[in-house]
Amino acid sequence: MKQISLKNKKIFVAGHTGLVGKSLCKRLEKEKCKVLCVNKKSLDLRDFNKTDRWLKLNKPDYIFIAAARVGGILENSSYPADFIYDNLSIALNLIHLSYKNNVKKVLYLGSSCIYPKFAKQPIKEDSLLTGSLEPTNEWYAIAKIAGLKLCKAYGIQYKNNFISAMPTNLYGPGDNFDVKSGHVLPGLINKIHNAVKQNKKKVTIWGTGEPKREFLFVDDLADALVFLMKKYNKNEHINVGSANEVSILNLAKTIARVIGFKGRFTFDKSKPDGTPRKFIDSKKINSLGWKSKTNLLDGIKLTYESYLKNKSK
Ligand code: GFB
Repeated sequence: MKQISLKNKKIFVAGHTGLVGKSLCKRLEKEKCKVLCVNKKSLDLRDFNKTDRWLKLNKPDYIFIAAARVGGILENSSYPADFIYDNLSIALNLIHLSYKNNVKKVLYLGSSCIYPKFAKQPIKEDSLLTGSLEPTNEWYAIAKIAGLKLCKAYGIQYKNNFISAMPTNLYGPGDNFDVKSGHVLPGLINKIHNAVKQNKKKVTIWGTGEPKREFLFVDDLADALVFLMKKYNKNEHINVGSANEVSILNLAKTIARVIGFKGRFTFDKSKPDGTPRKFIDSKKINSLGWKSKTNLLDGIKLTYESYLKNKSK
């Protein structure tokens, strides 16, 4: 397997202020490379010409595309135009301009929601486009599918080493804890913490609590991304999972244990459940020598600590 070294290389982390980007910048410190970052105000990655100028000026050797418009199930279904437009533009601009500006390697970050709603579990990479998507996040999913196909197309036509990774549901320190716009794990941390503080006896879970999700701690993902950037050179997308699968109700119970909530859970069935299950098959990346390390309980504790730290600032 051809392996590249990141030492002394210029590496652009697109999306360095997001959950993944922050963790990736921290992980890259070990590689002794030069990390390039640019904030949204200085460069809107949806702007083709400005992005082109920035790349010409800064000349990164490698790019991690972790920039995206992201959100939980309600946010995704409430802003379909923003989710498809922003994510498509970022993918189109950065992938095409990486080709134009001779970037040596690109790693594009997708999501497990690219797979069909009722895909056979565990979901293998080749399940892509074998069935209909989950309607609550199809706009985001279509953009992410376009991104991974762009990587593949440029690989086929121009021999670019553009790879793409599809992680399962992510969480960790620095997540978006806002209940309306965030994902379930940080949302439940926020709700359960506030219930304890306000001496409330019940917390509401959206939907039925029955769907299952596989949760990957963000620092494990950052490690996987560096691993893939160094070692993976195929233009077929690759899954990155943790095998930490749990129902939403059991997730809520685990978070309650960590926070010390003794009340009960009720269900708001007017909210969508989304996909019943999206447990991805990570055999491919595991067989290359990478495995996730953090179990769900430890990951939740670390995430809750960061939530408390941020609150006290
Ligand atoms: O994490 P989440 O928002 O997104 O929701 P998805 C997961 C499950 O948790 C759904 C339930 O069944 C929700 O109904 N849930 C229960 C809650 N209580 C809550 C709560 O307080 N907040 C939230 N947010 N959910 C996302 C996609 O889907 O997965 C994105 O929308 C992305 O596009 C991401 O792909 C990985 O897992 O359903």
